[in-house]
Amino acid sequence: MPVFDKILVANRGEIALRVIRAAREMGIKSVAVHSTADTDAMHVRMADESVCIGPPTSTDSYLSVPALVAACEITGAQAIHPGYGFLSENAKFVQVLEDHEIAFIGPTAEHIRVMGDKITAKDTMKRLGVPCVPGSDGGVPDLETAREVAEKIGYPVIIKATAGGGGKGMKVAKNAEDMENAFLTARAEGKSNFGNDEVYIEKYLTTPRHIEIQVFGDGKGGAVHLGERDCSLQRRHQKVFEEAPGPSIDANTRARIGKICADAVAGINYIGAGTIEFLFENGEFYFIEMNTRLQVEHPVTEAIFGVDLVREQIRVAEGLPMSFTQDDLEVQGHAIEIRINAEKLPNFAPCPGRISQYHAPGGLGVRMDSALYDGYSIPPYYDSLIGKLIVHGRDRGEALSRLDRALSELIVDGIDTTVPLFHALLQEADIHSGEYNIHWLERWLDENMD
Ligand code: MV4
Repeated sequence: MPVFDKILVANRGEIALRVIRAAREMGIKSVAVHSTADTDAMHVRMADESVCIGPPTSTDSYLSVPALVAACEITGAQAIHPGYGFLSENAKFVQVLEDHEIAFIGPTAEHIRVMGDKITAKDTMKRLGVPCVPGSDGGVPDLETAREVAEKIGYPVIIKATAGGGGKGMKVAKNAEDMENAFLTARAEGKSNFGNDEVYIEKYLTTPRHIEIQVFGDGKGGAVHLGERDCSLQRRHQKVFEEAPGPSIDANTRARIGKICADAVAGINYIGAGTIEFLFENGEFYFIEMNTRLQVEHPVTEAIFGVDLVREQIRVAEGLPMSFTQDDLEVQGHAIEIRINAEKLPNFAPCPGRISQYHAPGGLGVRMDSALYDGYSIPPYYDSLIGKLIVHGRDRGEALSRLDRALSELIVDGIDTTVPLFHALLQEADIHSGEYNIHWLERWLDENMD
């Protein structure tokens, strides 16, 4: 197996920097790609070389497969790291790279395909012994069958498009009267948003937490888990605050669900980083989806386990073994990440513009992942995430104090950001006690944002 000497980073912003940094520490050169809107972006400055791959619109640049393949050929990059978003979970892209003998730093096209379809993902996980939400056995072909399944599992139920994502193609039926509308709407949304009208049904869990397990496979039947993250604090399916370990998960629970997840991914020879998502209610885990990418919130896991997940991704893509085993992994303290967006409260309206002053917090247990700099102009074409502040402490209380302290040092002037939200959240007893679920933040915003 070849060991890479140059990789191309098919992304922008903080995650592009994250990958460039890991590569540099491994002695691997990096190639940044950028649109014409990102000529002055930090990832272009930080990489060893850069290639302009197209106009501002993502579909014509960061999502352009021919442009990325050409950029590899021009620069001699042997592999592509996709970051998150963009082409990170695109099976066709991975297939094209294979055809061009460019390595993909991530799972196989087949794993991406299986997990990208939620029905096949759930079937696969069920077969591998992962606990799932009670519901239909596979797809539900018509309204009559949907009613039968719902009567059997009991209302409320949720109808989900198999290709769904970001909350689209998902409808709750509280009772039999809601069923027709919920079924037809979920199917129509699947069709219009994803070109796939296949749906399935699950028991609707009313007050769960969103707990996700970080897994990592070597592609040769070996796999480990790196515990959980609680990502329940979200608004409109966008996470805003994530932490590890989960405030509701004890060491025995972690070991038990972690082993189930590690065994499952080992059983499919999974390669690289993955996240198995669960709803957690009344002490039980219910699988909902698997993400086959490095996630935005991976740094909280890195903090509590002291590992570099991007380094491991690159290693296994090179055909090398992972640099740690399950026995080497022990939870150290507590980490919290907050996502800072260029958005104006209270409506979270995107707020691009020029950063007149930027100062990143520092000190013990503080990590600021951001591609901002003084005088940088945030272009209006992309995601509004401009930074992630990750704090690590010996326990949850110390992490929360450190978050408060780090937020007080942070300066992002010239635009509106979501920073004030976190100052406000740190005043809340439920945040300090860790008593929240997937609905907590939206309810709080309704009550506290005018
Ligand atoms: C659910 C659910 C309750 N019961 N499934 C939302 C997005 C998609 N990934 C799965 N989602 C949900 N599935 C059952 N059977 C509630 C949600 C849900 C949710 C899940 C995780 C995090 C935030 C959420 C917000 C609203 C609904």
